[in-house]
Amino acid sequence: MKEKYIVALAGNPNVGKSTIFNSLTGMHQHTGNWTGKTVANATGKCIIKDKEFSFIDIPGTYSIMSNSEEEEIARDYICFGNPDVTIVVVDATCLERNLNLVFQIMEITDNIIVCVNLLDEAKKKKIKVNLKKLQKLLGVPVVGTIARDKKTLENLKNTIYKVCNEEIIPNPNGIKYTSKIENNITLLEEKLIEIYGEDKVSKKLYRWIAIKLIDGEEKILSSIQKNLNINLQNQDIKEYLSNIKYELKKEDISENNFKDKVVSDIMKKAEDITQDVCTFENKDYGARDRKIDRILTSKTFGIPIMILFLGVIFWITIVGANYPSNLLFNMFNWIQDKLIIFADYIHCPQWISNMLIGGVYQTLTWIVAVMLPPMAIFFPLFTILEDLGYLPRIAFNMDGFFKKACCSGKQMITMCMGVTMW
Ligand SMILES: Nc1nc2c(ncn2[C@@H]2O[C@H](COP(=O)(O)OP(=O)(O)OP(=O)(O)O)[C@@H](O)[C@H]2O)c(=O)[nH]1
Ligand SMILES: [Mg+2]
Repeated sequence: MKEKYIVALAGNPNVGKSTIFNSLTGMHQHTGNWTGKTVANATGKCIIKDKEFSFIDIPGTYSIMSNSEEEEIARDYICFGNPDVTIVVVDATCLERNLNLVFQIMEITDNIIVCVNLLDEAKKKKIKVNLKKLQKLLGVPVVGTIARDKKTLENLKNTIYKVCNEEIIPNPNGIKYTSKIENNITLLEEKLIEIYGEDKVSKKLYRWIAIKLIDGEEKILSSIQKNLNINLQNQDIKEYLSNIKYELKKEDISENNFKDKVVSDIMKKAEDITQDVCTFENKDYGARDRKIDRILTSKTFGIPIMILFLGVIFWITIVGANYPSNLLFNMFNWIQDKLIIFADYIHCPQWISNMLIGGVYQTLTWIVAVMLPPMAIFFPLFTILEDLGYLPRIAFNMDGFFKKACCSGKQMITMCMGVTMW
């Protein structure tokens, strides 16, 4: 057994990766109830029993197939970071969507632990997840957690230790595509091994590269070339690949619909497993949420409701802040008068008392009196919106407008915070 291990925390956005990371490592990564808070990999250490584990908190991503720039960091680390264990954190309340990523990561590595988080939220929504059955169906260790409750992470720590110690050997039950696709993937995989040698990368990764070659996604292919130092422009490969594409075309699988077929096979498996392991006591689960969601993000009402919500919050902040601001001003002025009297009493030179009281003290207290009340009012109100889950809806409503300026709707959230400061 090695002395040091690297453990990656991957998963969809907003599933609690950073909360788990902070709890295990004692770090203070930003957490909050909207997607895309973590934008770069962060590292922290944790000792489990007698070994040291470096945890990498990765930005959330829905897929490692996507081309989006935001998801590039996550994709590159998951695919090429080569950690000893990858923990895929999934949301117990929407397992099906999260399992898509689990199956994609299973194509990269065997050493996976699935961490089913937000079990308390699932309980509230009357969703039961059969973790034992899920573990059996996935072939990898499955651990249930409530990240906000540190005690529930003990089992996760033990499982990480056991996987690294090879007491548990994950044997992922990954996706098998239709035989027409599988056969061609295997042929290309064997060709890659023949050209680059068995030791260059794992067999599993060769299979994944074969899938990506048939898929023909330029960005991922150039990432593979750069990170794995494999020249995919090799003439042999090119010729072999065009033969394979020709064979697939005969079976009605073109470059255009290959990805659709791959994705639909993954989605089908995620759906089947979710149906097997999840029980929804409330059959109408989510119906009310979806109804509210439709109104809050509708084209007609979405923006007026958002303006109303934000307008009320800014009004309460600006008007409400005047009262505590005045109180603070009066209090600081009263203290200032006393300080001047005290400075005269101890015969402090005029220039020193002017500098300390009229300069340092006055500037500092004015800033506190002006800035503190709006922040003390705005942030709790904003936290209510966050806990209600309204912030992602704001981002969704504004995304179209922000996209026109080559930005993302998520920037609206930071802009709102900026307006208060201003
Ligand atoms: N109720 C409950 N809330 C949780 C749990 N785990 C995390 N949260 C909350 O969920 C929100 C998202 O958590 P983060 O740790 O920021 O999620 P993340 O996966 O790092 O998100 P990104 O960095 O945006 O991908 C925060 O408000 C957490 O407090 C949990 O088990 N139960
Ligand atoms: Mg995070």
